Order: sequence, then C-alpha cells, then structure tokens
Amino acid sequence: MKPSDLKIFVLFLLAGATTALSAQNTTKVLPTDLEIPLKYGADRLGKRQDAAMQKFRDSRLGLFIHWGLYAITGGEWEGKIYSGPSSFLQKSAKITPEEWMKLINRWNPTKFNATEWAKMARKMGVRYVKIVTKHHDGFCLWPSKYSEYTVAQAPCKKDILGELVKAFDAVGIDVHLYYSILDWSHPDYRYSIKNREDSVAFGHFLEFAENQVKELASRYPEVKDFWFDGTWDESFKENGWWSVHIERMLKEMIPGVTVNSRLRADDYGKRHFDSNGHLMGDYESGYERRLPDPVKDIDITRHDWEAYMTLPENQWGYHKDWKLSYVKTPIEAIQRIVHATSMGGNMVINFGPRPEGDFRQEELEMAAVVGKWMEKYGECIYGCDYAGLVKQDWGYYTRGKNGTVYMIVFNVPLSGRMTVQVPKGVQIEEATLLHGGGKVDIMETTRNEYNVNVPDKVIREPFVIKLQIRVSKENKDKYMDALT
Ligand code: H76
Repeated sequence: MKPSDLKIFVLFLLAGATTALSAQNTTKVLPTDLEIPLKYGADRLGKRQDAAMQKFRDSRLGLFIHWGLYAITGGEWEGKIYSGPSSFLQKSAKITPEEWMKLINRWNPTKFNATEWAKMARKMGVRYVKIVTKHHDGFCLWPSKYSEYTVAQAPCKKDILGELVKAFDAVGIDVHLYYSILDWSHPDYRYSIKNREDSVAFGHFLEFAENQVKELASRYPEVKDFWFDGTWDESFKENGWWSVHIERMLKEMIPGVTVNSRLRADDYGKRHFDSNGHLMGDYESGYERRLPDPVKDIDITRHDWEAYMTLPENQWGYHKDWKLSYVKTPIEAIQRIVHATSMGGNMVINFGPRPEGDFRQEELEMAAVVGKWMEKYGECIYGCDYAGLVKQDWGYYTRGKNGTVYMIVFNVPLSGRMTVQVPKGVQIEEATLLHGGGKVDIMETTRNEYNVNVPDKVIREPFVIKLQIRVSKENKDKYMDALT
C-alpha cells in the first residue's frame, strides 16, 4: 500500500464513520444560543491532543490497585462473611469509624515488596497503574499530615504509596492516583447540606480534601493522572466550583496531568457531562463494571474514556471468599481490553492485594496470561483506536496509527468464513496472521464485502489478522443492483 493510499483510507474512515474521530475536535467552539451559559461546565470541547493525553490514550491497558484496611478483614467481621464488596464491610457490618480504624494496628504487610509489584505489572503489559491512596473509609496509604488515619500510625510505618510510586516509575509504568472524596471517617463530611451548620462543615471538609490532594501532587510529582471517586452525594454536586478549582490547580501543579470526568460537577450538579452535554475533565470514567455496546453506543468514540473491571463481581479490595460470585477468566479480561480499544477506550483491571502485601494466585495467573497475550498481540492494542468499520460477530476491529486494520477473533464461525464489510472504494489486498505471519485467504464476495478464511491451523486463543487495505480513486463497481 502506498503512503498516499493510506492517507486516503484513513481520511476515508474518518469521514465515512458516523462518529467524529479525534483529528477534528481540538478547537474550542463558542457556545451557541442553544447552550446554557455555565461557569463550571466543560473547559474544552473534543479530545485533548497534547503528548501527555496521547500517551494516556495509547497506553490502553492499566492496572487498578485497591489496598487498604479492608484487606485485613477480607469481608469477614466477627466470624461472619459478608458477600458485598469487602471495601464496604464497615457499612454492611455497621462498624463505627473509630472501631474500623483500630485495624491500623494490624496493618503490617510483611511480604510487601513494591519492586515485585512493578515487575509483575510490567510482565502483565499494563502501561499505567491506578493506586488507591484513600478509599471511602478514609485510611491513607501515605503519611498525610492532615489525617490521623494513615500508614504512619501503623506498626510498619512505611510510606507504602511512596514506595509504589518509585517502583512503578522506575520500570516505566505511569502512576495514577485514586482519591475518594466521600470519606466515612471525617467529622465534617456531609451527604447533603440541610442547614448552615452543614454548609460550614462541608466547607471545612473541602479544604481538608484540597489540602490532601495538594499534598499528594507535591509529594509525588511523578504522578500522571488523578482519578477521583465518591463524588455522587448531593453535598458535592452543589459545589461544582470546587471540582473546577481542583482540576485547574492540579494542571498548574503538574503539567500534562490528566483528570477523570468523575471529579466534575457543573453549576446545576450535572456530573461527567455538563448541562450542555459536553464532557468535563479529560476522559469519561463512568464505565465501571460495564462496557459500551459496540453498535448502539458508537458515539463514545468521540471522546476519551476508560473502563474498569473487577475479577469477581464488584470486589475491589481483597475478599477471602471468591466463591461467592463468578470470577472472570483471563480470556474474558483480554476480550474486555480488545472491546475497549476497538471503541477508542482504555481498560483497567483491578487487583486487591492480600493483607500481607502479596497477590492471590488468581491475580498472578491473570497477570501472566494477559501479559503473554499482550506480548504476542500488543501491536493491535497499544497505540490503536476505533477502526470505523461495522462490527461483526467474529470479534473486534482496531486500527493502528499507520492505518493497518486488525481483526481480533474471539468467535470462530463454523462456516470457516469471516465477513468484513468495507466502505465504498476500499479493497482488502492481503490478510496475514499477526503472530506467525502466515497468509490468510480472502475473497471478495459481493459489493463492499469480503470473506476472510479462518486459518487452517486451530488456534486456541484469541488471534489477530492484519488487513492490508487499498483505496482506489475510481469506483469500479462490478456488482449490479438487484431489480426488485
Ligand atoms: C462505587 C464505587 C467505587 N468505585 C470503584 C473504583 C471502587 O473504588 C468502588 O468502591
């Protein structure tokens, strides 16, 4: 394929797809008469195109780490196992914050080794790690000077977060910090503002949260992203100004930093997307334990987004009993990674380390299998994006930066033939296996449609076929329309 053809194909896909792809979205458009004027709405329209954001996008695969006091209890309280998220045990077992925080005395992760964690993540093929610095319970993984509930009060006294930031950074994995605004331990936190007293208290709380966020950004300037959670309460939604202020503050403190949409609320308490429908923050962070529909939700390819998956259903922190719900297999995780990339999003897989500071067998296995697959087939994930082709039953398409289209096959048809529909004027010239490089037979079957043969050799894993595409200027249509 000549470079000029490539360019045309890419342009063709850009124009042909019903969705507006990245290139055209960088200019700030003035609100039209139809838009509501907003003080705390979106700062920008369309995708950010600077190097830091491109790196975020190109990474495609991340690892989430939920590690806190809930790892010690692992879903069990006074001999009873609770099946809900282990990180909500304090709520489900009705434990007071004072009682819960006594667990700090038992925080003694003797097997913790940040370098080992980073090594595992490297092998897994993740390009960034999202670390929970403070979950809803209020326990801080760093020695915060604004809280009495931190690792500094624990027997081991280690700045766990500091060690992790250093270790991940050293192996070239970007560090993202998770911070929950919702805080069950803070006396000034309010779920809603009912009177003046609430308003004053919550004001103090926001000051505390700002101090902590600032503290994180200045202690760990290597950080590339802040991911906020616990922003759904009425009290928070009434303080959209604060979310704008925090995003701007972080962007001043750490050039290039990215911030998730979940931080933000606008003048009317609208979250993620402002009252005019524009995304706030740098990427949408609403796809938690779910994914967009590849056909109905194709509009999502207009903005950056990130999705999150747990291994058992809704277990983020360590839980002793994984038999309580279905546990996803590595192939299912791989399918989610591909699904996200095929729609221009990132996938983050969550691990909940054990209280001793190491990982359970299932997580090690997940890391190993995903890593092996990524090593073989990562070319169709890293740096790849939505391809602009119509989704087919055999799997997903992604598109590389140079216009190469990848077919990632999960469902091998019994017919041995996989359908590929192409836009008008586009031909498939050649198909090859990404791993092993063997040629795959193709045949044009009707107008704008091809069969790609299933390779003879049985492949017992999701495999990838690379398509070489040609765009002809003249539209030689050899198929007649049906007379009906
Ligand atoms: C709901 C909720 C929270 N968001 C996930 C990332 C977990 O931290 C969970 O507690």
